Amino acid sequence: MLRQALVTLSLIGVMLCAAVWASGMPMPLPAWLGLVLCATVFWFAYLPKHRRDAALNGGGVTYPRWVWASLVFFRFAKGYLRYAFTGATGSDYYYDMRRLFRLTNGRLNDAIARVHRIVKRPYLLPNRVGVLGDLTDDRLDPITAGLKRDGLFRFDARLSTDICARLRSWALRTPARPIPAPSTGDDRLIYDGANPVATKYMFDPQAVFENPDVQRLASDYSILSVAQAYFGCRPILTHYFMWWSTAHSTEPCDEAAQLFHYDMANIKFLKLFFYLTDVTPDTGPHSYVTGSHKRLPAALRDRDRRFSDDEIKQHYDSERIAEITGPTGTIFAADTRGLHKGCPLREGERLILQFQFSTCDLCFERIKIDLNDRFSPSFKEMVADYPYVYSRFTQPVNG
Ligand SMILES: O=C(O)CCC(=O)C(=O)O
Ligand SMILES: [Fe+2]
Repeated sequence: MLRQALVTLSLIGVMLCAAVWASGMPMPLPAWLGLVLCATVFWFAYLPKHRRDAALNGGGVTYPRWVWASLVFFRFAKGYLRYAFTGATGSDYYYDMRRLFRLTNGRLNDAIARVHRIVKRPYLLPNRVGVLGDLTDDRLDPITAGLKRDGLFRFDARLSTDICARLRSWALRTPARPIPAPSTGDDRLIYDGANPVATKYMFDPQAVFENPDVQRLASDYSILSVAQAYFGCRPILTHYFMWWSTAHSTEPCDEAAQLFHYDMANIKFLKLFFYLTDVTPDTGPHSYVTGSHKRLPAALRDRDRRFSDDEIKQHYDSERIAEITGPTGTIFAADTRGLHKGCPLREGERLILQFQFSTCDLCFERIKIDLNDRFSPSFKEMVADYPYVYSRFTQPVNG
């Protein structure tokens, strides 16, 4: 009864204020405050907390789409502000971010990334030299333009055979997590090319980073400048993965990202991929739908899900589906908000190292790296010089 009265009265208040405003009469400050007050009372009386929670969590209460969308939006905004002021992150915002990505078709992500460009000014790097060459303006500009246009850029430069050989030999002697988990229950195994037991073997990020070659790549100025130029703001290194893909099963494995999907782990991000083995059409090339990092067709935004190849072909011409093959050392960058997958292997194996840079650290879960004594002094210097980029790297608790 009280609720209905509040809903009706506050709605009348909103309509009165709106009528005054629409009539062109001057709106003094108290009238604006009245409008905000009535709108707030209306909102909370119309949707008391338990109903808001039920609407958000699918508790059987159905509201018009705009009500649901604005609830998700407000909860996300609250989470985002909390992140901005305290640095806290969590799974709620992550799911809201994914929902809002679909609801706004990426426009909200673009708007927030625009704000990041204003508030997170790029670092002045001493140079742009590294594994991608010397990225003078005339070389960096086409890379940024290509990434903005296609969401994908394949570099001419390749990693040296020495680095790739060292990383491969490391990957052949270091235990990794088999995915999907084998029935034997082993949670870490050394990859055996003659007898793979899983489609993917994922290395622990801490172990990956304790490798000096990985430290050199993650502090490479040419790589940092590509991320920074694409975002137009300072990047943060948020994900670091290395894994084997195998021909254990030739059927696409969902857990191994072998069905088309978009990533949405952060607001805006870019992944750098390094092939550490030769990748042919048979050994699981990365496949990317060029230009799909901008807007997606409505049919692909109905639910948070994976897509079959046929479904992708209904929406995109086959020329837009790029399969990236290349010799050991091939490097490419992809904005994996666009549609992509790893093709299932028909034979052999593929070893990949991947870094993800993002514009901010709002995410599902932070994978922290302990900056222990296996890190080189020069990497630690980079962490000190560019604290935002390496904010996931923390000093060990015991010194
Ligand atoms: O294995 C691949 O090429 C795709 C991996 C993937 O989906 C990703 O890194 O986001
Ligand atoms: Fe992905």
